Amino acid sequence: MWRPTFTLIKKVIIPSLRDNLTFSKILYSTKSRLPKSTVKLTLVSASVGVVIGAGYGGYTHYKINVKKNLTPLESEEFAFLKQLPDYKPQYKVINDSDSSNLHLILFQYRTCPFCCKVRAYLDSRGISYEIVEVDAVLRQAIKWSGYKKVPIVLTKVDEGYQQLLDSSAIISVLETFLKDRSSKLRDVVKFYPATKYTNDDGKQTTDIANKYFIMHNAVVPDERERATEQEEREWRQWADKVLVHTLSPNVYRTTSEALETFKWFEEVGGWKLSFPTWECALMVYGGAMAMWIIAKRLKKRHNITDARQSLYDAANEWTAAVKKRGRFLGGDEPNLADVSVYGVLSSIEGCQAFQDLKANTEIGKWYDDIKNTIQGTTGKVMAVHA
Ligand SMILES: N[C@@H](CCC(=O)N[C@@H](CS)C(=O)NCC(=O)O)C(=O)O
Repeated sequence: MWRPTFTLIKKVIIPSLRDNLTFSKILYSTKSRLPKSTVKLTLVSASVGVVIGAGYGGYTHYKINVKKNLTPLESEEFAFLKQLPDYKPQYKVINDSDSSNLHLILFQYRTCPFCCKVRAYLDSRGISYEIVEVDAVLRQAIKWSGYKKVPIVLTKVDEGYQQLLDSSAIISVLETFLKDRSSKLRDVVKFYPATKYTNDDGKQTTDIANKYFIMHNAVVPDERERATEQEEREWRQWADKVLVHTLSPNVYRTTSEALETFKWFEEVGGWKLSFPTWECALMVYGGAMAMWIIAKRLKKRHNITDARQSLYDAANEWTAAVKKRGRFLGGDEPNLADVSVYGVLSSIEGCQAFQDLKANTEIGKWYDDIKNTIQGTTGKVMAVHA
């Protein structure tokens, strides 16, 4: 049984991979090798991203793919920037009691479920951060990065800036760092290598295989703690692999629902503050139309027959699991799975689908509880004027 300790990772896993795997330049270099996405304003990539590695978890997943793909190790100088790229924050969240010493910039689409998840995490830990809203059509604000998706977190480190990628990996890296301050953030990142592999459909893909694992440095968790951590990991993965796929078919179910959704995106994302009118119109009308079409494909791909029912089923599954543990899956306090599920669901909070979800399932109580809890640790939101 794999124990997620720094030591084990360092002494066993990393060396054993060294001959075989790559710290992928795709994710970690600042030069792009990713194919350009054909449709921009979309959750499609999100779905694709989280499908990667479906069915596998942590080390098991890693091991399986190590056997399949033997690519050489590339540079460890991953996504490290000597200088801060030009960026224009839309707002800052400042928490006076933040003692993390982190200086974070989150590049996001306001209502991307993965970005919502990262914000939910940062807020739950009372961390201060700056927000850069990325235009989903032109993506000007992340041109400096080789990674073409959001969220991207840039964090100040001793000699420059470290790029953190993938919502679940971002959360695990930061949580590992915050739990044990004896390691530098740059060193923690090295325990989350991105690996290229061929998935079960025969496609070349990239993922951070241990992204749901929180590393333990000195203290090895006992059996009970390990079981709790495993449950937390499984539900975090469920949020990415199951829950997230129910969203698009719901919020873009009809043309009018899709348009209403994008109008809410525009409002809550402060698009009018950040982008010119023509770009907002393109994002709202073009995005709604594109997503309405794409959502039908996604519905098929994920074997969803009734969109609303799939959302209700997911909510019921989650609520049943929470009930066994108390107020939250983490018991009295939310754990990372609570935060992740909340983050994903909060991305549709202004949509009709969310109202229907609350009216037709029992998830509302848990949702309001965690929202209030997280709001209690969130810093002050301060607009940044150009
Ligand atoms: N596995 C990634 C998925 C990120 C992702 O797919 N983000 C979407 C937005 S929701 C994206 O940026 N897609 C590319 C695009 O918009 O062109 C994560 O968890 O962060």
